[in-house]
Order: sequence, then structure tokens, then C-alpha cells
Amino acid sequence: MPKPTFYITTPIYYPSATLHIGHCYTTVAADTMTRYKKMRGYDAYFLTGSDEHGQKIERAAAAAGMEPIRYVDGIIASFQELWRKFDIDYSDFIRTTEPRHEEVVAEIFRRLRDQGDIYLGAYEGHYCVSCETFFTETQIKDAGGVCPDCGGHVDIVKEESYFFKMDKYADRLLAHIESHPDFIQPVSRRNEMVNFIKQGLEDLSISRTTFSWGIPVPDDPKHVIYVWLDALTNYISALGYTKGDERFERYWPADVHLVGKDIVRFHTIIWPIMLMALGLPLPKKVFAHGWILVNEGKMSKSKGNVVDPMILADRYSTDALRYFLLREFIFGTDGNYSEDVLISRVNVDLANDFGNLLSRTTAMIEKFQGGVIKAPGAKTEFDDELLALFRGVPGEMEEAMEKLEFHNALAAVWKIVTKANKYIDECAPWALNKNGETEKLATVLYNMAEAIRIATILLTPVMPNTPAKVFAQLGLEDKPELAAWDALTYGALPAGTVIRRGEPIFPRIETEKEAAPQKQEKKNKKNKAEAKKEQAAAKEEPAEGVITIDDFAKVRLKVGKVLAAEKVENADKLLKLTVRVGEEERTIVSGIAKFYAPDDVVGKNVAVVANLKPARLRGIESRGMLLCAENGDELELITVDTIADGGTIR
Ligand code: ME8
Repeated sequence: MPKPTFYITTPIYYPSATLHIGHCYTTVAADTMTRYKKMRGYDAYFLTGSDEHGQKIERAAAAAGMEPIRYVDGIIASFQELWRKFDIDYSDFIRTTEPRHEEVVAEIFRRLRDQGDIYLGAYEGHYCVSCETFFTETQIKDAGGVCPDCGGHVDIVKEESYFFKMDKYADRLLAHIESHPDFIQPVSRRNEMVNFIKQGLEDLSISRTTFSWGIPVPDDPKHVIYVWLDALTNYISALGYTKGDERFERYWPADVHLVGKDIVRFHTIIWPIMLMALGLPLPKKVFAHGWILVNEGKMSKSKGNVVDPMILADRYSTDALRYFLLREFIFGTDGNYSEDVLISRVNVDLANDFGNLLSRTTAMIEKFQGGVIKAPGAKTEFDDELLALFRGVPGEMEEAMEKLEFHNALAAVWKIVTKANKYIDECAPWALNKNGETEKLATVLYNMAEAIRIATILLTPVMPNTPAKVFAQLGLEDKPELAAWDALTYGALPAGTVIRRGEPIFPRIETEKEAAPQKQEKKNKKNKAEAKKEQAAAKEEPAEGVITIDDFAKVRLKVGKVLAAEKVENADKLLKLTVRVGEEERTIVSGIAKFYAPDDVVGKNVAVVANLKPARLRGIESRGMLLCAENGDELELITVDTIADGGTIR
């Protein structure tokens, strides 16, 4: 039987001087999805590329004193180097300046003109060179006279232009969106697009005469084809559409176009209408992810806050960066980037949770069993819970991956990692060894090794370099069959395997900030006796209204990430929030609805009172409370920029 196919794309990027971490985000997500689908037996095809035409590039090349093609060649080489560095295993990289693409764009233009969907007219409008987009009078007015997308200068442009009859297809498109709820994701984006189409679609100006760096209109070469019509075509030109290429038959329609939220309109209105006009099926899903922000704002060269992934890749491993991008941010909403959060994720999740699990396990197998993984012997009372996770987590991961919820897929895997660390503490293998309980000891060490092996298989699509390192330490490097999805079953690890301890796979990142508290801690220890005396005195006679440090210590304050938020029906003040606190997700009802719209809080890292007795508010069980600061009559959430959720506040 032929394998099922899976076709995924990223946007094709503009050759601006540097790609930033936002571009990496989409590309890592697409690569992870492709690797995951391949592991699941799919014939997966992943397309990325570069969008090289347009006035912006023509001007940049002129400023650099270069021919446009020479100018872009250099930049595209740096894109490809970045993707190699991040282990991006694309199936094809399409450049819009390649003849194989240009020919298809020209052919599509010709067909649509021949069938009457494209006609020649005249255009006058506000045009933003930077965004390569025309805007209506109202859009410009609403934005205060500047480009509604980038805030930059807009020119009034009047020129002869070819137009594409969009409105002709509007009703069909609306019907398609309504009958295919998965077509535009997340739902909020779908609603925006439906409203946009319902306002009526104007015919789209699809050619320019004011510059020449583009694909000429067939038989009318003073016009070049509008860059978006050119760019969107990449998704089918790369498959050899119009050339009788069997890849087009095999992979089209795409399963997912991944796009940033700013280019949803192009992908869910212009692109589907082009496809309808060509009589082609529409992509199954367009998924809009959010933006990675810095200090809650957009990255921009002028602000000097562009996060360069090459620099980060040199500083941290790319596996760690890939993990961070997919674990920290909620695919679909904006998230705030800071290097401190990145370091915290690497140290807590990778160095502590995962790395230590591997080093503790291999160290104990070496010390207690001479480096040999023995067959499980007698059961312990803690096995069942761990084994249940081995059975359940792959399904949870699958469900999350199908919804492109990478953060949830990784959170599911971490259930195994966290539980396995707890399992070690519960079973105390050192005590079993001391007491000569070798049968139980064999079980515990075997289960720990299986936990690592199973978690590693699940992590493979996200961290492609890590499995080889882990498997080498487990003594399984010559058994690739044990790294496959099919080998997720508990017990596949052969007894008698000889482990090979190695270096920590994710060394802890030491920072100046981290060193400082350690120094402080030493100093504190010195004064411990004194401090104890003082505390004791404080305990004796607490003044009225004063609490002791012990009282305060009862409050468990944690950093939580808001994953979802909605208004509580018939309650003006209340928002129902889903908050992730490390491994755990909980519902918290908070009285902030007057100050925050649900969308404003999603993605924020907030301060949570984590051990508050649950309370029922409007029938919803609320587990915890968010800390806020009062500002007159207003409330402001206390947010924590630099610590990942699960972190303790004290
Ligand atoms: O739009 N965080 O190219 P582009 C996350 N050539 N994603 C971000 C981001 C951020 N901070 N900044 C940008 C184009 N992006 C066109 C696409 S497709 C036929 C043509 C995302 O290089 C942005 O949302 O300007 C978009 O999806 C992608 O990067 C490419 O941006």
C-alpha cells in the first residue's frame, strides 16, 4: 500500500538581511511536523523558500550598488546556511527567481486572463512599498495616514494595471470556509476573515508598471506581476504544476500552510480564490501562528532588538533552541522572547529534568549493576503509574500534534520525564541496593531506562540530534529500530544491554545572574546562626498584623502561563483562565475582566498563588489566584517576563 502523504509549507521569506527568531519559529515547527509525520509512516513533503521579487528588493539592491539577482543570491545562501544549522530537513527550497517558478506564474496569469478572470484597467490607491500592499482610503484613514500593517509611509500610486476578479468567487469561498471548520485555524482568525469577506471583495490589482524587478506579464512586459500573486504560486510551482510532474498529483492539496498572523488574509482569501479560478482543490488548512515579541513589541532593525538565531545557535545547542521555541510559546498566540526565559527553560527542563534523569539512571546502573540493564524482576508499588504514562502519553502527543499544539505535545512528554524523576525518589534505588533487594532494583533501573528511551523517541522530531547521544549512553547506538515510533512499547529494551555513561547532554548554562545568588547563599549560610536567633525571637512575639517567615512560607507562589482565557457568562468581572504551572494545567477564575480582554492575557506569565484551597465561582472550580497590583480603581496583573512557568516565586 502506498504511504499516506503529508504536505506542509512555511511562507517563503523575503531576502531581508537577517532572518530572525520569528522566521526560525515557523520553520522549526514545519520541520518538526514533517519529522513527526515521517516517523508515523507518512510520505511527508516540506517546502520552504524565498520570495525575491518586488520593489523593496529592487531598491535595496540599487542602494547596495548590485544587480538584484546578485544581491539576493548572497542573502539566500545565508538563509540556507541557517536552515542547515537548525537541522531543517526541507524537501525543496523554492526561489521565486528560478525559471521553474517564473514559468508557472506566467502560465497561470495567461490562463486566468484567457478565461476572463483577469482584465486590464487603471488603478489609483495608497501603496506601501515595504509591505507591497495597496490599502483602501478607509484603511489608511483608520491607521492615521500611514500603512496599517507596518506604520510606514504610503504613496499614492496611479497606474494602468491588470485586475483579478475576486468578488466573483467570494460566495464560494465563504461557503467553503463555513463547511470546512479546519480550513482557517485558530478560530479567531477564521472569524476575522469571514467578516472581511462579508464586507465585499474589491477586484485586486495584480500588476505594476512602476518597477521592473518581477515576472513580466505575458505579452505585455511593461507590467510585472504583483509580488503576492507571484509568491503564493510557489506552493504549487515547486511541485511542478502545469508541467505534468507527478509530485503535484501526489502532494496537492497541501495539508497545512503555516503562516504568521499578518499574512493570513493573503493565504485565506487571495490564494484560495486563485486556486478556485484555476479549478484546483484548496489547501486543507491554513494555520496562523502568533508573533514572537521582544519586550512585548515587534522586533525591528530600528529598535535594535532583532534576535539573531545564528548568534543563539552558536551560544546554545540548536536542539535546545528548537525545544525552547516549541515549548515556551503557544503556537497561535503571541509570546514574549527573552534570553533569560530561554536559559531558564534549558536549565530547568533540559539540564535538570531530562539531563539529570539520564545521568542519574546511567550512574546507578553502573554503580549497582556493573553497567548492565537487567530484566525487570519484582514489582514495586510505584511502577503502575509510570507504565500507564508510557501507554497514554504517545496518544496525548499525537492529539496535540494533529492540532499543531507543539507546547502541549512537549508538556505531555514531560509527564514521563517528571514522573520518572519522582519515581526514582519514591523507589530510592540506593536503599534497595543497600538492603539487597536486587529484584526490585532491577525493575526500577529498567523502568528508568525505558522512561528515557520512550521520552527520547517522542522528542526526536523536535530535537533531532539528541536521540543519538541518549541512545549511545543507553548502549543502544546500534539498535536504530528501538528509536522508532513502533518501538514505543514498554519492554522493547533488551535485558543485558550495557550502558556507556557520558557527558551531560544538556550542560547547565551558568549566568552572571545565577552566580550572584549562589554567592549570596554562601554569605547567608555564614549568618545562619544569627538569622535563626532573630527568627526565633520574631516567632516569640509577633507584633499585631505581622506574620512570621514561616507563615509566609506557607504560601506557594508560582509562575504560571495563561494558555487560554474566556469571559464567564453573566459575570462582568470574571475571566476563566487555563493556566499552565509547570507540568500542571489548572482553571483559575480571576476578577480581572474589566481590565483585560481574554486575548490580552493569553501568553502572559503571571504570578499564581498555587496552594490556595479551591473555590467554586459561578459553578466553576477555581484552583488558585493570580496576583495583581492595584492602581487606583484598576487592577494590573503581576507578570514575570524572564522566568518560565513552573518557576517558584519567593
Ligand atoms: O511575509 N514572530 O515574508 P516575511 C513570528 N514573503 N513570526 C514572524 C515574526 C515574529 N516576530 N516576524 C515575522 C512574507 N514573522 C512573504 C510571505 S508566502 C507566499 C510570502 C513571520 O519574510 C511572518 O508572520 O516578511 C510571516 O509569516 C513570515 O515570518 C515571513 O515573513
